[in-house]
Amino acid sequence: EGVQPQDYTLIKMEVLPPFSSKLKPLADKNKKLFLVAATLRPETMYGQTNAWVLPDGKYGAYEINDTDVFILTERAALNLAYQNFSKIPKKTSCLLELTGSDLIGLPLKSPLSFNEVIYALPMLTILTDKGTGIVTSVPSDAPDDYMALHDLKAKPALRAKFGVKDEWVLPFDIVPIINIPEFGDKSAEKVCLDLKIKSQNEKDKLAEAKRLTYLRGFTEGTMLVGEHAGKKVQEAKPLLRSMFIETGQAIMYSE
Ligand code: A2H
Repeated sequence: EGVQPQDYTLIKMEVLPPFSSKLKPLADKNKKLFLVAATLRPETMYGQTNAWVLPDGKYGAYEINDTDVFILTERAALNLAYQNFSKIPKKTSCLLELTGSDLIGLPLKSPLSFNEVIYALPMLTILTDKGTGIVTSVPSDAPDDYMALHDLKAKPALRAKFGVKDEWVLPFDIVPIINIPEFGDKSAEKVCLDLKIKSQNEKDKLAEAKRLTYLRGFTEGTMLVGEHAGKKVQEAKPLLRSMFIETGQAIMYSE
């Protein structure tokens, strides 16, 4: 980790009914429940296909104010409390402890996503000491997301191991949202194929894939969809970030 603070956009992915027995007590109290994902790419939210959680990871449901309950790691909840996002100033208010396995299969409604309902799915390489421990998946533009979704689609045994139903994964195709010259409109897939990456566990190759796509996407990418279609990614990014904050669909977070 660098010494510079990293600023993330935290995307509020609303948990939809029917609620699991574990989450039911929270949902009854007139509260809105969100899985909260940390992203550096708010302009890619059109292309979300699912959320990622770490099956063995520890998460909690934290009261942020009178209405909103955020599901994320304790570490993120404490950082948020110091950034004025907690019902109790500078302290966390945990209503319920959860594991990633408790979250797999939750139906979610996420801001701007063309897929109106997406599901929480397992990713094995999530770090619990970065962001919120929850990631939103954009397989068109994120090599990690592309490979993790590819693994789940290609391996029925992997789905079975984590209790993932076919209908949470198989209907979700890559949504083209950004064009990058020479990389096309599914840049993550192209780079993973070019580098012959076989699974989400090939960390070094995935780091190379991210390096190749990340800078080019920012400097040369053009939006293909949404209100800012035709604009450069670097123009659209701050506009969409501000829109999310102003409409209460996201908050800023630094660590
Ligand atoms: B990004 P950095 Cl489209 N563990 O969002 C693993 N990965 C995590 C994480 C965690 N705890 N928290 C956040 N991330 C991911 C979108 C995206 C992202 C696209 C393209 C590239 C990209 C959709 N997923 O990241 O180490 C999140 O995925 C490429 C680096 O702080 C977040 O942004 O630089 C990014 O990693 C933050 O990584």
